[in-house]
Amino acid sequence: TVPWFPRSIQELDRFANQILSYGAELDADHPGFKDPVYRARRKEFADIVLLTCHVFVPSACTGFRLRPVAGLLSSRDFLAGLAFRVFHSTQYIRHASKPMYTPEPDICHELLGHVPLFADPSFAQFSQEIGLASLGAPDDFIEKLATVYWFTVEFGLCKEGDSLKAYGAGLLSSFGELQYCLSSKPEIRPLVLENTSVQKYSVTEFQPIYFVAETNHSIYNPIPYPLQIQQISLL
Ligand code: H2B
Ligand code: FE
Repeated sequence: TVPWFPRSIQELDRFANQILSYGAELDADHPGFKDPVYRARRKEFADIVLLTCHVFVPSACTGFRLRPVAGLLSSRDFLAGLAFRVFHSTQYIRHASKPMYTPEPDICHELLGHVPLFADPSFAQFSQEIGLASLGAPDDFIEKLATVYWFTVEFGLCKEGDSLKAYGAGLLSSFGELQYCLSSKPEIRPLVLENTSVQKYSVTEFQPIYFVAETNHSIYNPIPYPLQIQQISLL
């Protein structure tokens, strides 16, 4: 008889947690075997995943793909990728002399900031729609879409009950700016696309202004979906 094999991508989940050895169970010839700090650290990460990943399983198949890219793309090209549910992701890591700051996206920003959001169906839908809206658009419209992208996907805040929360990838991948954006220092404005899309911004310092999306939150729709394609086309 033929041994069981997965017939769909979802069936890979059946064995994702059945690893042969990790952390506490390293073979004696593994270079980390005699390193208790290494082993404890590795086990800690594995345990976190085992405890948390069930939250993501139902929403983890939005069809978004990462496509490797060696650096920044133009806004037009980057947004065009989103239209096809392709996220262009850098692979390099920031320079070691400044571990807390990078002026361009690096793998930490992509994986900590962007990737988790793509597991949410409504966020994935929104990302594709902003990409579709960009296809063949004139330059001034691309600039508006890129600005909206900046103040939502990269640096967006949202309301959760009475509290303010961050969902932008630039915030989620920077504990310094994450603390700062929820302090009383920056100015907080409501997300209104006509205004947000023409707001000037700097890419090299903490943002002086953030925009808050009003969203209908539920446990099944935790990520804000601030833009509708109809709203985008009104810009
Ligand atoms: N290029 C790459 N490689 N990664 C990005 O995250 C990115 C980009 N973001 N180009 C774009 C620009 C974004 O800031 C908007 C759409 O301009
Ligand atoms: Fe980013």
